[in-house]
Amino acid sequence: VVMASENEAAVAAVPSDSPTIFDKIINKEIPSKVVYEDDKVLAFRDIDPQAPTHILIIPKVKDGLTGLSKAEERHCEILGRLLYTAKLVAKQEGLEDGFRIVINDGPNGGQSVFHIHVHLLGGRQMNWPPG
Ligand code: IU
Repeated sequence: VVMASENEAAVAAVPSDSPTIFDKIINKEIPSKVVYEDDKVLAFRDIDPQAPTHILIIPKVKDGLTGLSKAEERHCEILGRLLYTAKLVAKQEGLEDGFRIVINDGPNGGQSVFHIHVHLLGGRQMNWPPG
């Protein structure tokens, strides 16, 4: 199904713990532009960038973490690692003037993929409040 917008995709998305397209990206079954990878996390360029730098940082093992609202205490380590990776990648991307981190959750948050992901956006002035 081709969605007119990311927003429509988010509103139509049904939250579930099933594998998502991100598993295929992790397994290299579909190509992506990987900018950082280690045993725990993968960072790759968003297919529909909203800023000159737009990277998604995801855990390689979802472990029920479809979104931040599903976080349990056992996820604290990976949650920290996602943010720390965002910092490393921001530096690697040369975002010394700043950047923004976004985690969308649920329909109101505009979440469309149910495998937690941190957006790293930079390379332009960000606006506040976000839309
Ligand atoms: P959201 O926070 O769930 O809305 O973010 C999902 C993001 O995943 C969104 O920015 C998409 O452009 C991006 N994305 C992608 O990079 N590659 C894909 O194959 C798909 C979505 I589907």
